[in-house]
Amino acid sequence: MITLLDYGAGNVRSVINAIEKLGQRITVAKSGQDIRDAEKLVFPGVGNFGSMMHILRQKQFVEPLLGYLGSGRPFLGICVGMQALFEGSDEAPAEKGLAVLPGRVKRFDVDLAVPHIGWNGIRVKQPTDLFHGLDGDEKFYFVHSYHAVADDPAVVLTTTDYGYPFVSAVQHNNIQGTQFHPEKSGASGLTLLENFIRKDRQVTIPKRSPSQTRLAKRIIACLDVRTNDQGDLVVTKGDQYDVREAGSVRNLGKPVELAGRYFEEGADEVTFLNITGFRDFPLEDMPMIQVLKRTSKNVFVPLTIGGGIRDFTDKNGRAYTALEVAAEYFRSGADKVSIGSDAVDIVEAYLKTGRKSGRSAIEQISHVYGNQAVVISIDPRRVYVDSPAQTPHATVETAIPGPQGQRYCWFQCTVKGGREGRAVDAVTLARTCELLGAGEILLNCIDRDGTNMGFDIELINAVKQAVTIPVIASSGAGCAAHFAEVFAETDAESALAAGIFHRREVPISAVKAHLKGKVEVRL
Ligand code: 1PR
Repeated sequence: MITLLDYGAGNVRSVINAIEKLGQRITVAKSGQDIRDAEKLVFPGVGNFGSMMHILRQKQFVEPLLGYLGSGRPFLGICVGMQALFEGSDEAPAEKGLAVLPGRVKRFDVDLAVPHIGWNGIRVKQPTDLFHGLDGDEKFYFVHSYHAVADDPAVVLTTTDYGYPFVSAVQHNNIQGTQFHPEKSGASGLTLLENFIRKDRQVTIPKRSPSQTRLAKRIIACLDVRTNDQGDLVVTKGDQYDVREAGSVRNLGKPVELAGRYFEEGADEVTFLNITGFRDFPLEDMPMIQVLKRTSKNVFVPLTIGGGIRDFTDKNGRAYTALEVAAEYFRSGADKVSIGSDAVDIVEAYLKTGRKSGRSAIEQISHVYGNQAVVISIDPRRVYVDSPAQTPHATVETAIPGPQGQRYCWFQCTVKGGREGRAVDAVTLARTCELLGAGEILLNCIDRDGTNMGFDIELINAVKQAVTIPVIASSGAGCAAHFAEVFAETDAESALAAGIFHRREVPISAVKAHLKGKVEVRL
């Protein structure tokens, strides 16, 4: 029996699903006694170090946890659950860590996007049972802005490079921990978890060790989901956001099945967008939550969900906060939530006052779940002008002139699935959302969506240059070469497509095969 320590933040469902997938029973520790009685303890931590330690103390879990760690029984800490083993973290200097390993947790100090999000390699430094059956050149999924700095090199199990080498796993007697998420790392992650569960594996060093590990560019499959006119929840796909063909909503498949297919085919991440979320409140529109719960039972790569994440008052007068909506999604298996329309409202409000309210969905969700859990989905459309002087917005000189030959354009944000344009541009929106605590930008493009013409390179460069958080390039992919183009001509960390994958025109494996040798990918 495995015991899971759940302190209430983040996506523990994925860890439960992964362990159940491996045929093991798992119980959630509800009290200090449950921790004391555990045979094997897994501690997945997500979000803020300070709030994690605060809750552990509040629930009086610290003493039992220290007792367990000293008992010699197996322990696996994941992400912030591994960081908790150290003395403290710069993320919350006032909160003490468990201090069973000497050292502290520091923020990445690199000229690269932070958080470090995506699939990166490891270099195993000491014999271990955890990597039994793996070659050593696999990639694992990371998502974090802080990393441990161990004072004792003997506890370092693996290192990974991101600007510089950092500690990506630790091992000390019975205590093991990974900065990466095995439960989100596909087949390799499941192997590692199984090795931990069985504890009967040979202790070895894997045969390969990369001289330098590289973060892969992520290939993301996106599923736009809505109810069709027959009342079925379907994956649909728009042409410049128009999802109807001959009057009916296009039906490209069932969400759970399609997501499962993309996992098997090697998608690095799967995104669900509830595209009518602006009018259907997700907690009433329960099918999306069911979709997430069912998907996360078999899909062991990161899942993002968007649509309808905002404050809402239902017809009975009950008020829900965006944080509550997000919490329900995280409990159901989401790793990240994506905020679309509400982000535009939030930025408009911020631009009026120039002050953070502390109450916006972006601030509240990132405070509890961490910046990495908050994606901003932008739905921009080009607005052409003859000269930059014609608009207060940031313009680009474009190689694709407007209908009247205009040489400049700005990228207007829209809400409600492109139905309403707003007086905010995508560059300002992205920059402001980063300031408010967003961890990633999902950059769609209405002009390119469903056209197969390739990504809007000018848009992506304009936004990417304005932020330090990762950007997902989206909309317009029509062939594998378009992915090579977006990674060659922009610094986007990942690229997303929908139509070509749904229609089986270009398999994910063909995209990766095309990219191999040109950019780092997870194969
Ligand atoms: O505004 O917070 O409720 O979120 C709604 C979400 O639904 C937003 O993220 C918004 O992008 C999305 N959305 C709303 N309407 C549509 C629509 O298509 N009518 N989806 C829509 C559009 C575009 C991508 C698409 C890429 C790649 N999102 O999802 O997958 O363009 O497509 P392609 O590879 O086929 O070109 P809120």
